Amino acid sequence: MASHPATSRIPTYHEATHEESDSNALLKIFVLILGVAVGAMIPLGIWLATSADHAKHEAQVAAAQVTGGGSAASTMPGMAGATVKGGSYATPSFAGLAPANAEALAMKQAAFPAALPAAPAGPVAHVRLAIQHRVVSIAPGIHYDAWTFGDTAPGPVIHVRQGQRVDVTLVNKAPMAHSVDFHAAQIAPNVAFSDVMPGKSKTFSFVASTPGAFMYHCGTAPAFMHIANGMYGAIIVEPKNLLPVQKQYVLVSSEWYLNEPGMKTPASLDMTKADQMTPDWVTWNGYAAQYKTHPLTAMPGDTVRFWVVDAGPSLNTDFHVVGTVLSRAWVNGDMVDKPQHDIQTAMVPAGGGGVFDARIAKKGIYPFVSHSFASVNMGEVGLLNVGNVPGTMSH
Ligand SMILES: [Cu+2]
Repeated sequence: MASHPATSRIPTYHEATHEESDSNALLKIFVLILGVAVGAMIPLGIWLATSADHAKHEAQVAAAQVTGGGSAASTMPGMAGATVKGGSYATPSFAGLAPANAEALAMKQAAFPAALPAAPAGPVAHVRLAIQHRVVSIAPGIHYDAWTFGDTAPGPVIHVRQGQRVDVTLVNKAPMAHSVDFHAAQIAPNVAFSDVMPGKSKTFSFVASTPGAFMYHCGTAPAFMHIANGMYGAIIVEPKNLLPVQKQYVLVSSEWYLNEPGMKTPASLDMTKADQMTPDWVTWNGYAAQYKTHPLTAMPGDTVRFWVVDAGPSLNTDFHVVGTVLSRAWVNGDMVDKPQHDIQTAMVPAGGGGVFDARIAKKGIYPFVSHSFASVNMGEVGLLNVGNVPGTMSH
């Protein structure tokens, strides 16, 4: 594009005839020079803009090394071996690595309880979240040095009813500051979601006035790192007059970014992989394919309700149940408006939720996945066994 003004004028000049007057010829020489000048200035402008971008990027990298990435990597627990932001390389992918006895290990691993727990009775729900750093299993034989709410990643499922007051007590048993941010709350975050120092605790309350499937997570800076290390969970705010169903399950999607395989020693966060959104594992409720080994269950004719939260930190989830449609879908967890009906796949954004009913008439094994299939390869697949049928299904 840049050279068109110049090149389009050159043939015109060369085709000039001798009959042309001197002034015409001079004018054309002037136009030619102008065209060449413009043609030369455009690439020069692009070069200048690119140089400015490079300079800006280098300044950002330097700033990150001073204020965030660099210092964080060397001082924060659970960050051993993490790479420095900006221009560095992620460790190789450890996606799908499994020891020889992976199947036995998967059987031995107790599945994260996906069944929706009962909401407390009365006007107040008391929620106590203890924070600690501990090693968790995220796939058969794969260990991760996680930061957790209540010992697990995700943290415990919290189920309250719309209109209930939620009294939160946060107890920090970890060696660094943490906090909790409830997406279901409408509250001044600088006060309620502020940091709790090691060994300290705090309480705050909010009224769960908006129904839906919400994320909670640590909001301590950098929140990206705290979420990637396992500090997230689901809070279900059940609306009044919700149609009852036979089975209800809560699924939290999240990604894991490993700085080493996690087989011999626990892995920690590879921040470069997290920045590049190239996880090693993507999981339902923190452990790859756990509901393949320990399927969720229902009976023929049941309506199964999935409360889905995507904790990210960065990838969306494209929720899909193989072999059925989502007969009711409260997309984006909007339970104030009527649900959509009979859809195949519903997007649950990172940091968002969705509620989906599927009525399943026939016996069988129905996989539930993120239909963004790279996530299936990395572990985001489970099975719903309807009618206690034998066997399994891969997808
Ligand atoms: Cu935290």
